[in-house]
Amino acid sequence: MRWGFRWYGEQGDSIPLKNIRQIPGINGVIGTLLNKMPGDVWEVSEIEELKQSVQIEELNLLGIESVAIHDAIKAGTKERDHYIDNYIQTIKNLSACGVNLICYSFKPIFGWAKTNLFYENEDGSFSLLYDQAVVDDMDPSEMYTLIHSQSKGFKLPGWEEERLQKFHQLMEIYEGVNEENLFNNLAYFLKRIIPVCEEMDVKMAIHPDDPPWEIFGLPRITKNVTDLKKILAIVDSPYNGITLCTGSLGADPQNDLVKIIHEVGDRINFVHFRNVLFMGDHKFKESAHLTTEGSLDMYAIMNALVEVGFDGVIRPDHGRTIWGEVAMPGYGLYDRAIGISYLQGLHEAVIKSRLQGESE
Ligand SMILES: [Mn+2]
Repeated sequence: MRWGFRWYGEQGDSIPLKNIRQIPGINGVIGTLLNKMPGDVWEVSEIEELKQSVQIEELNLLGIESVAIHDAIKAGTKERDHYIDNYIQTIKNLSACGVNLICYSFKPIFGWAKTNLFYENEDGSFSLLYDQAVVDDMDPSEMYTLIHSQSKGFKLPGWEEERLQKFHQLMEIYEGVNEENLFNNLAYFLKRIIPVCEEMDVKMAIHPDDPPWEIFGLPRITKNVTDLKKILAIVDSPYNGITLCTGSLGADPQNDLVKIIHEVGDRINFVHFRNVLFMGDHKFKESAHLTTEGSLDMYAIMNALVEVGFDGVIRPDHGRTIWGEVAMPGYGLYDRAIGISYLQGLHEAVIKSRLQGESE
């Protein structure tokens, strides 16, 4: 496996690369170009600049998350071909720079949602929390106000000011788009890009819904293993793969992650590793990564990943905010560094116990 850390760039991230480099066993970062709007072409010069800034700290640029999909593609409007052409150009440009992994999502308007970005845990640390009861009382546009009021000045991906300004226009674009349309629009997109990905050796990894159920009546098509298998069947290619985000899928107790890994294992192109704690019906918080701290069995998940032979990029997903760190909610250094050390420990234990089993 290659061990990564999400990094938002010199302008957008509170954590300098030199600190990320000091995390034991780290191989690189999963980067982004924050100034890019969905639909823009990522130019070779811009990608090269990002890559150089990472390599100068002796880290690798392991992939991109995300190259966002323009709403015209997701909603299937007549402008979509233009934006798919742009996306294809971005794939080619990333490939030319030696970047071979793209994480993306196909969700209308809300990429992810939480109702509290600084829920105070008993030990004084802070977690992101989602409570459906709060969302049920809310108008969708109020979600922006909530997220912005708690973002502490950090620009949160998917919650850009520009999108809020266009909010009502966006709601109109998606009017009448149901699960079936959204899926068909994804199919149209994948059928066009995956042949290019094959040629360019760029693997796509779709990110599941967070939370993995319908909110505000908007369709969701990446909620569970049935959805994922349907997507993988659109184009049967290793380049059409998924991001296994344990915390996103795992927020629904119906999603058995070990089972999911065994069912789609050869198509997992990227792993986000984090734990969640169920706190009630459709209510959960993002706990520390350890099995003992949340509701997911992280050892069993790592064991399943080894069993299916996953050898791609893995990174710790959101952590808590601890030790007084001032950072983007979920993306502080400290708790994610603890998280990655824990997952490396799990991995070593799984590998060595298997070797021992073989030699006995
Ligand atoms: Mn994730």
